[in-house]
Amino acid sequence: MASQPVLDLPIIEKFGPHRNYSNGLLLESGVEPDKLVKTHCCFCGMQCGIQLKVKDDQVIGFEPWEEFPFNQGMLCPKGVKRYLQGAHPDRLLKAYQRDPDAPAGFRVLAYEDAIQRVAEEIQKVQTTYGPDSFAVFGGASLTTEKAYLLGKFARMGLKTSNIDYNGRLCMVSAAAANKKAFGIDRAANPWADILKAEVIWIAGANIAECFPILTNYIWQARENGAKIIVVDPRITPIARTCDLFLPVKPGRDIALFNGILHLMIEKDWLDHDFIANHTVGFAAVAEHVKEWTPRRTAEVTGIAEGSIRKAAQWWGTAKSSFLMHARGIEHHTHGVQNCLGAINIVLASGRIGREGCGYATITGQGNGQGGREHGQKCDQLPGGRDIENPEHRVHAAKVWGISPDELPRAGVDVYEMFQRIERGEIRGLLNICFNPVVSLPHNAYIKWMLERLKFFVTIDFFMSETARYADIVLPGSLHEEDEGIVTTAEGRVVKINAAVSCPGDARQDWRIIQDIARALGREKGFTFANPREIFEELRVASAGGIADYSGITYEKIEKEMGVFWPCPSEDHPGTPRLFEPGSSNPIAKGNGPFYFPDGKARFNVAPYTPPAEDVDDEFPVILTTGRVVSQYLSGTQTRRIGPLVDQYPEPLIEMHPQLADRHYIKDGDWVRIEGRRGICTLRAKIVTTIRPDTIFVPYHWGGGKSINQVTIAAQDPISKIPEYKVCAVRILRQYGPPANATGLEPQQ
Ligand SMILES: Nc1nc2c(c(=O)[nH]1)N[C@H]1C(S)=C(S)[C@@H](COP(=O)(O)OP(=O)(O)OC[C@H]3O[C@@H](n4cnc5c(=O)[nH]c(N)nc54)[C@H](O)[C@@H]3O)O[C@H]1N2
Ligand SMILES: Nc1nc2c(c(=O)[nH]1)N[C@H]1C(S)=C(S)[C@@H](COP(=O)(O)OP(=O)(O)OC[C@H]3O[C@@H](n4cnc5c(=O)[nH]c(N)nc54)[C@H](O)[C@@H]3O)O[C@H]1N2
Ligand code: SF4
Ligand SMILES: [Mo]
Repeated sequence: MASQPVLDLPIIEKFGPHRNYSNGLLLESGVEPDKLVKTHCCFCGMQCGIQLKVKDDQVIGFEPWEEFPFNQGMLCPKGVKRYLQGAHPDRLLKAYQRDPDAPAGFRVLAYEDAIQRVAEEIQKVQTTYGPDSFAVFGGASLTTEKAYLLGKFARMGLKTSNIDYNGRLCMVSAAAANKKAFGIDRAANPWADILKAEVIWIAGANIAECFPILTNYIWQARENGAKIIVVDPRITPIARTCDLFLPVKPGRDIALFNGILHLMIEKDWLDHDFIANHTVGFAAVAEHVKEWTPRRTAEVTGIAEGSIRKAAQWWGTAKSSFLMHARGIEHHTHGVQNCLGAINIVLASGRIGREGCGYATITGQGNGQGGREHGQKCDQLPGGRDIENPEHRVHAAKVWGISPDELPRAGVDVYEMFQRIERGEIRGLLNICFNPVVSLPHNAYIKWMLERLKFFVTIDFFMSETARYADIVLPGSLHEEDEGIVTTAEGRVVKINAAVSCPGDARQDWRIIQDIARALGREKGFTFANPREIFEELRVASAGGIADYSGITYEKIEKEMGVFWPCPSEDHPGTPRLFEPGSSNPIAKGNGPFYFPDGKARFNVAPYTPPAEDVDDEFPVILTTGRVVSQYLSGTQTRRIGPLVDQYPEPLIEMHPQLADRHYIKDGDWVRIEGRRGICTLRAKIVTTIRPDTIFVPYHWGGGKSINQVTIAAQDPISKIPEYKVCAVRILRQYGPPANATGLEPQQ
């Protein structure tokens, strides 16, 4: 172990974020590594293969892993620079305890003492207020083994129903829609199918910045002659090379999908055989979209009628196609309806389940797919099972060696848990791999609620903005310090391999969870010696469920460069493409390829409703939020990687010159965004690539730079996803930076 500075409290300010930390090793500079470790990028859901260079138990660089089929050695800027975070002096090497008298509000605590304190506080809270008064938050950057263990720990160790995870902010609208329409929640096709598609429809996905390596697939398809349609309020980099751009007004995609289906029916661009033999519910949807004439669709969506007709014609008459969407249509109070609208035009075309004919929501987080299948969701048991289903409860309870009656019932989503804190129903919280202070909307409320907790413990490898509210901070593990599986956005289960050991008092997350269980005297079921043992139990727990991993082994993953689930037996090859004609599944039992007893997919009527907070005279501008290529999520990791910070150092407000002119705003001016919940003052970036009625701000920063000071906490009634993509604001030019422009939380 190279020596690292041991700090009383790591804070970025002390060191400045703009440096490369090297611990004395010359990074990337011809130093001969001790070993190369094949693993995957720690960031987005593409999970590109990468080889980490290791010297003296430190990651010092990377080499491409050219054989890995998805990215074939390619990496985006984040993948290339990820290795720099391990050596950052802010890395937590000790446990910390909140202490108002300590210089930075925290003091170092021996690891074992910290674990004891956590156990005592859990016991205190639960003895006084009952098991449900202690809640657990998880995250989808965790390996599937950790996510599984966390779900088991909450239900069996803590006996609380209150567990949910950060995928609630990410994947849940698409997941709910996929389950309603197909009975299963996974991208329907491998990415290789994109190459064979004649038309590609991209709705609300900034592919080139958020899934950079996927861009290559789109471009190769274009080389093969594919027509690309992009729907986005901004001309994103992928839109700059598309064939038809539909500049939708934020929050109106369902109207567009209904309008397209209207034209498909009018022109008879339908696959009647497929609709009759493989779907139910078409008649009701056809009736509903009658009112979505091209004129009305144009009025609501802000897209020219001619463009709508052209899109419908391209989509309607294609022989092969691929529709993909991401958070642009999902982060809405009608996110589920948007996704159902998208699925309706896929089903009406009959182009699914075949080579070159596909549909996918593009999963965002590194383990966004695996992390949503095995029990850290509030209503879910491992294998994608339902916690309210008596048979499913029996299966999970048997694997865990408890009676089904001992399993708690369904809990509530992350946001409602904050409301339970407000009502005093939740008094304690264990948070791992989640930074809600930056990532949840209307974050003044989130901070206030965290302050109300009697006890709050966070497990992270950096002192995140959320960790600053904790009573105890436990030092968890970086991606490269542990092994386990993750599932990529295409449904391919891959293996993360450990490259280095945990430094200082840091521990692999699964060890920390088991240490807490032991200190609580509830170690039964939490004595795994390594991730492989957890995985072996997970295989059994998932067997027979929809997300069936029982036929997957670590060896098979390594040998085959990943295995697509479902994979119900060791001799099963895995399932790269779902819904193939003639295929079946445990639910349809031979009746058809979709995951319902009759084997048929469902059309769903998807009514249009406006956003929860539409513009008016007082707040006349639409605010939409999202990402930039060089920063990742709440920024805890990427704001500490110097070259990525240099690429995009601070959040900017993208606005059209027409809007800017009306407010006398020039490029680089400070502008105050005022909304009903808060304000945020940032610099303007004047661009012609955005609708003039909309501004866009990336959300990767905390404190005064956090746009989630302004966003609205309205949720989709089904998926409970927040409406990050639309709220109403006004903008005002300022004559200087705001008082708190550091992006850090004020010190406690
Ligand atoms: N660089 C980088 N890559 C990432 C991440 C990251 O933080 N940084 N995060 C990962 C994660 S977890 C996720 S979820 C994904 C997110 O990936 P994306 O969903 O692609 O990213 P976003 O920027 O959230 O939103 C996508 C687009 O939606 C558009 N949009 C806004 N409102 C609407 C609307 O009403 N309709 C339509 N059609 N479009 C709209 C925005 O202009 C934006 O271009 O990225 C993953 N990859
Ligand atoms: N305004 C706005 N807000 C948004 C969005 C938006 O588009 N607009 N997007 C939403 C979306 S799609 C998402 S996914 C969320 C993400 O929001 P968060 O989940 O809050 O963001 P992360 O940065 O992933 O937070 C993870 C935390 O866990 C730590 N961590 C990462 N990996 C590990 C690990 O393996 N072990 C441990 N112990 N800790 C780990 C990181 O250091 C970080 O502090 O943000 C949402 N918030
Ligand atoms: S595309 Fe995603 S997985 Fe691939 S290198 Fe970039 S951040 Fe990592
Ligand atoms: Mo996400």
